[in-house]
Amino acid sequence: MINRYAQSYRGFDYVLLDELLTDEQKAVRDSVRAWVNKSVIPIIEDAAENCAFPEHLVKELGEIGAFGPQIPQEYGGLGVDYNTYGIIMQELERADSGLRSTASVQGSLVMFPIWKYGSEEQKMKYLPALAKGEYLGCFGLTEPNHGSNPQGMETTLKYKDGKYYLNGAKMWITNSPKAGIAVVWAKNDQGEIVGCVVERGMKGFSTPEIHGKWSLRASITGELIFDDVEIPEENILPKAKGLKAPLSCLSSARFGIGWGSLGAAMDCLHVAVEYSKERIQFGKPIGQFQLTQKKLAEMITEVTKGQLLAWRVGCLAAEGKASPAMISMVKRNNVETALTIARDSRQILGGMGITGEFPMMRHMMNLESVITYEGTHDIHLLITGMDLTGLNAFG
Ligand code: TGC
Ligand code: FAD
Repeated sequence: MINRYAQSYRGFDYVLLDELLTDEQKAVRDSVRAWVNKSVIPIIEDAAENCAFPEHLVKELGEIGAFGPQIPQEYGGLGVDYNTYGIIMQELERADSGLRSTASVQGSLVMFPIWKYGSEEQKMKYLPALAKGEYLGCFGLTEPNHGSNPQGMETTLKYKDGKYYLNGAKMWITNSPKAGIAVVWAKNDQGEIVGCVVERGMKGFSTPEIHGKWSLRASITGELIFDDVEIPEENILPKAKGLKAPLSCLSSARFGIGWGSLGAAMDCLHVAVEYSKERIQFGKPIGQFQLTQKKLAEMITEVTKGQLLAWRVGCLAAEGKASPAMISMVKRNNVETALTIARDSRQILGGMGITGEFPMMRHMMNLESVITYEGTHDIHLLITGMDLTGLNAFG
C-alpha cells in the first residue's frame, strides 16, 4: 500500500527556516528525500504490517551517507555538521521511525563511540565498513532490570587468568538480531563502566529476537546474551570510562531524534491537510470547519517551534555549546509534538485514518517507542527539572 499523498510531500517551512540552512544542508535533504520516495515509501507500509525488517535497505543507507554522516571522512563518514545529520534523520523518519532507528543506532550509538573512545586500530577496522552498510552494529546499554537507570547495570567484563570475560544480558536492542558487532557497556573489576566491541560468532554470544511488537515493526529488536564471552583486549574501548561515555552517545542520538520525529510529524500533517481539502461532509470540505482548522493550525505551530528548537541547538552543538540538558529538551519536546500530531491528524481522517492506506497509525505506534527509548519522556522532564533547580530527582 502506498499513501496517495506521499509523492506530493514537500515538508513544511512556515517561518522560512530554509533561509537559515546552508546550500549543502538543503541539497542533502533533497537527495535523501528523493531516495526515500523511490526506495522506502513504496515498501514501508507492507514491511511494518508484516513485521519485516527491510534489510535490503541497509546497503543503500550506506550509499546515501545516512550512517555516521557526522563522523570525519577519513573514517568513512561525511564529516557534516549536527544540523545536516539531523536533517538526514528527519527525512528518514518521515518514512518510518524504524528506518531512522536503524540509522541512528549505526551512526550515533555504534560509530560514534568507536570514533570517540576507540583506538586508531579499532576506528580503521570498524568505521569504514559500518559507514558503507557492509554490516550493522547495535548498542547494548539497557538490561532486563535496568532501563532508565543504566548505572545499576549487572553485566560484567572481568579479568581472569590473563583474559577478559563478558557475562550478563542486554534487552530491547535495536538491530541486534542482524548485527555484525555490538558496542556493549559493562562493569569492570573495579565496578567502573567500560565499553567493548563484541563480534558475532564469538563463543557464548547470542542475539535472540524480541517478537510481538506493535511499534517499530519495520525495525528489528532483540536481546544480547553473554555467557562467558572471551573479549580480546584489543576490543575494549580504551578511552571509555564511566557512565558518561554511553550517555554522550545518547546525546548524539537524542539530537537526531529531535529532528527525526518532526519528519514523522510533517508526514502526518501533510496527509491531514490534503485529505481535509478533499473530504466533503455537510456539503463542505472538512478543512473548512473551524475545529479542523484549529487542529491544523496548532500542528503547524508546534512543528515550527520544534524546528527552531532543533536548529538552534544544532547550531550550538557545532560551536560546542549544546548541553546534554538542551538536547534532552529537543528530544522530549519534539517527540511529544510528533505523537500529538499523529493522533490529531489521524482524527482528521476519521475511519480512514486507522487503515494502512495512510501513515498515521503506523507513525503513532512507532512514536510510542520513540517517546520511551533514549530516555523516557518523564526521565527527560526530570533532566530539565534538575537543570533548572540544581536538585537531582534521581537519587
Ligand atoms: P549522572 O550522575 O547524571 O551522570 C553521570 C555522568 O554522565 C554525565 N552525563 C552526560 N554526558 C553526556 N551526555 C549526556 N546526555 C549526559 N548525561 C549525564 C554527567 O555529567 C556525569 O558526568 P561526571 O563527569 O560527573 O561523571 O548519572 P545518573 O546515574 O544520575 O543518571 C542520570 C540519567 C537518569 C539522566 C541517565 O541515567 C539517563 O539518561 N537515563 C536514561 C537511560 C537511557 O536513555 N537509555 C537509553 C538506552 S539506548 C536506546 O534507547 C537506544 S534506542 C535507539 C533507536 O532505536 O533509535
Ligand atoms: P523503566 O526504566 O522500567 O521505566 C518504566 C516507567 O517508570 C517509565 O514510565 C519511566 O519514565 C518511569 N520511571 C523510571 N524511573 C523513574 C524516575 N526516577 N522518576 C519517575 N519515573 C520514572 N536500549 C539500548 O540500550 N539499546 C537499544 O538499541 C535500544 N533500543 C530500543 C528499541 C525499542 C523498540 C525500545 C522500546 C527500547 C529500546 N531500548 C534500547 C531500551 C530503552 O532505552 C528503554 O526501554 C528505556 O530507557 C526505558 O527503560 P525501561 O523500558 O526499562 O523502563
